[in-house]
Amino acid sequence: MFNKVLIANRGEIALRVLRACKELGIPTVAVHSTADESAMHVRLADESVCIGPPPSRDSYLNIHQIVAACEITGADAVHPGYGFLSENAKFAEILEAHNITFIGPTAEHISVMGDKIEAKRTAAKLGIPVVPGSEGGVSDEGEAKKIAADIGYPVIIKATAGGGGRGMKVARSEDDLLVALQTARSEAGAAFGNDAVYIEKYLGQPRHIEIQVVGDGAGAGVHLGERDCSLQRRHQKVWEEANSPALNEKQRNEIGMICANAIAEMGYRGAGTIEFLYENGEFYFIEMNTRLQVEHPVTEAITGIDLVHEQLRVASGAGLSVTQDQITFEGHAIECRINAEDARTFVPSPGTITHYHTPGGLGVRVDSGVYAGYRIPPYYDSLIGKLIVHGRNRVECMMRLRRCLDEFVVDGIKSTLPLFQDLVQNPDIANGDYDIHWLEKYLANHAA
Ligand code: MV4
Repeated sequence: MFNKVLIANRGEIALRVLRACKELGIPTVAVHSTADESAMHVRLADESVCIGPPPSRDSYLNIHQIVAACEITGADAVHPGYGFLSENAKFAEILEAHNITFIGPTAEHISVMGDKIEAKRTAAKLGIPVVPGSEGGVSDEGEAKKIAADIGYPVIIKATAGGGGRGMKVARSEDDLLVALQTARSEAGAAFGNDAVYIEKYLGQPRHIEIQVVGDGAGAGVHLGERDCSLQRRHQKVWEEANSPALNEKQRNEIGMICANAIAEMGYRGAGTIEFLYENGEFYFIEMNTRLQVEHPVTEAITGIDLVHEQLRVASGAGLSVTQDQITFEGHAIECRINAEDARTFVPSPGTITHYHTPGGLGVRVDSGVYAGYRIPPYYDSLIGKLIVHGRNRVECMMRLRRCLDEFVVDGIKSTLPLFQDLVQNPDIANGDYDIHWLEKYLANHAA
């Protein structure tokens, strides 16, 4: 195992990683910007290093400062959390060149999955079902017309350097196609410095279902079931649950084993998420994330497996702590992302939290780095914390969630808690009857 782990992140995820390290007896180093001197992860770490001023590019994204912090403190591994440098192949490469372990996949696997065309090609080769569409990039207008006519309209044009919903255009018919192609290409060029785009069949009412995987980098790979993350607003997940209300055990095992086998065959090391759109009983690969995700606790709740512990194990060469046949899925878990935002307008609401009280009891977990008197800085994402509730079944989980939302108090700033108070009482949500467009439609009908 490692001698000392530096956590290259902030907020609740820095705390999450810190807790796993502590339980394994590994000393930790926090890094922070000048805006985060009083953050919880800084207070709880064994050591801390200030790496720069508030803007992320000068601190949490500053590779040289982070490498320097490793050298000053003698950290032999870095956990990147999510966001920031977590999917930066260059960062992984630079750390390895300094004999510091990047707790994540190889730079090569990060960069393959960062290029959405290459990711899709790789997935297809490994036997993962993909969305019908162009084999690779599409540059020629004639070629685009032919592919679109073959797969049938509507089609969607996506940027290979995009992901997370950036740089997408839908074409409903051939009349829209050339404009969509041009717009997607020029927007991608401006946003990512790479104007390569590809075409897919557009799925109208899918769910977003993702499979959690972990590989040991030496040919072993497991899946930990799925998460349903269909409830999103502007490509930001709001509510995630495991299992998906849409899948049965047979479907779960089938898609899960396809993913586990693919990870094993790739020689993938670390935690990863294989994202699918799910419509009419079929799975369609869209992307793979090569990091720990915000919503990982719902998977931990139903499997009892500590994903950060597994990440630390496989990164250090200790291998997975479990085999596939030891992984079972118990009950149901839901996560609510509570943001410092107005619950209707989603306008950010940074400032000082005056009162703070979190729910507790059986099956309740709150991952958060805030406390009463803490001032949420305006420079970073607006996540206050995550409420994760586990029950023996979905009904019990929903009842428990409702109870927890009643107990949760965040005063002094606006939060999205009222949105969850509404959602937990909604019949469609109670029935698990929603797709990727449900939340935006709901919000449009319940206007500010
Ligand atoms: C799609 C799609 C429909 N058809 N691809 C958006 C985020 C990016 N990861 C992929 N996205 C989509 N890809 C095809 N072929 C619809 C979306 C999409 C979406 C996907 C997941 C969750 C929320 C979404 C909201 C709008 C569009």
